[in-house]
Amino acid sequence: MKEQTPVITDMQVIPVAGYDSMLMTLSGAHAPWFTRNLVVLKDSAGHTGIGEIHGGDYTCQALVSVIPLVQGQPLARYRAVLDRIHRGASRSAEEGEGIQTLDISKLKFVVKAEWAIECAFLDLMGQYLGVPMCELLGNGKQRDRVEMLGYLFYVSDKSKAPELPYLEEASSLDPWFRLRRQEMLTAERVVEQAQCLQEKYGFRNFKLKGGVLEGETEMETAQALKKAFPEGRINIDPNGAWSLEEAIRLCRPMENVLAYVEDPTGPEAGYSSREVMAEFKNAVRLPVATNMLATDWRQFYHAAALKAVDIVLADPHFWGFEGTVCMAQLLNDWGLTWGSHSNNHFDITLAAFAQVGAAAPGNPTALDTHWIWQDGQNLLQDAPEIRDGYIQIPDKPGLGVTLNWERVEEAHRLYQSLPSHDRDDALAMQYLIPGWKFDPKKPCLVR
Ligand code: GKR
Ligand code: MG
Repeated sequence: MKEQTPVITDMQVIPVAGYDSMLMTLSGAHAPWFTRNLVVLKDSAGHTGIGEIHGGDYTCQALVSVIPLVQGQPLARYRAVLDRIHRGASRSAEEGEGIQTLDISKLKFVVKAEWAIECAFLDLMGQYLGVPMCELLGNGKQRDRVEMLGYLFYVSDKSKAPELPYLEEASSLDPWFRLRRQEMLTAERVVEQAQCLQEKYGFRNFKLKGGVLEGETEMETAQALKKAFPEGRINIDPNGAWSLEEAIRLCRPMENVLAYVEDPTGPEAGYSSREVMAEFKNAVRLPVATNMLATDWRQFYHAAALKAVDIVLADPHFWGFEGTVCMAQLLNDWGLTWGSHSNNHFDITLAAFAQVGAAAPGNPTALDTHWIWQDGQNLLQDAPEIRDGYIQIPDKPGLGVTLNWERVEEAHRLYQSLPSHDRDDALAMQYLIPGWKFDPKKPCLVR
């Protein structure tokens, strides 16, 4: 039999970095920069396919080590290539732990490097067949535009970490760009953040990153958001910081305020996060979302058996592109809801989120994205835009976007200049609270 599809002639792995604000989470404070890895595939038809994933040396090396398995392979066999990579990946016991507690150093084990290659393959396949990537996933394109949410953070005063080069955008003409680098630690300032975001991107739904202040204070912020956006869907994600007792106490009065609550609890007293969450759900009438207690199919089996979650935020970088759409199909048939988790990312991931969101059947919840904190640092010539809260699926084959090589090289130079390539939220945090250490059960500013 003669293979007819193009052959992969080149695979490049390009680690890149961009700038971030002093965003607060249970893990501490975001550093002034974030890192990602890009995969660029070229084929014998002259097409370029791209993918973006979690940053750092661990993921970069995993990608580089499989270049020989990708180069020279026919495009039509991409599933076999991915399967070989996926099965061959040497995963330590640590990698199977998932992120039942938000230990940021473990996130790189939950992300699977090969899904950046899958994205690049799907981009090429779409170009070969002349259809957008979403047509190749699940049952194909389900919608023309995909809803995103406004991801709100408490932000600390960067001048307290004078040695860290956080960006200053005070002279920007864009009101959101000016605001996003300033301190925002009160309910009023977070509402201002949401209003500014709504003005620029048209979001109807907002997620507040919790795990920063006392639970009661964070709920006051959620209440203030609901007051400012009575029609809006508001949710809060403390990344498992609350005990079961505390989560029930905090969430019961919020049943008419929150649309859902994300990872309110974690493992405790010898019970896994799946078991604790099932008890939380028995006690509180709120849908529960997660990106922590089900990060692979085996964990999901236990979560589903316990009825521990309603909304699975199946990030394609954890689950794969085909994998996350398969999850979306299953959840839809079971009367549950699909969405996606995110971390800081460039516009290539934003384009990829839009494609999986377009292929997810049913009624997905608005997708998470950190892009608003990075907007402007485009690596694409044609970065997707969020308008009226939605991203329009480009009427172009594959991912439908083109790299801006000058920007990619600039982001690569920034990566090379960094003192460390791994995410470390304790570094900046120690400027705010000397000697600060991560505690999965204590909001980061409560010490
Ligand atoms: O950006 O620090 C952050 C988030 O807290 C991220 O690391 C989480 O993985 O956004 C994520 C979440 O929803 O849990
Ligand atoms: Mg989360």
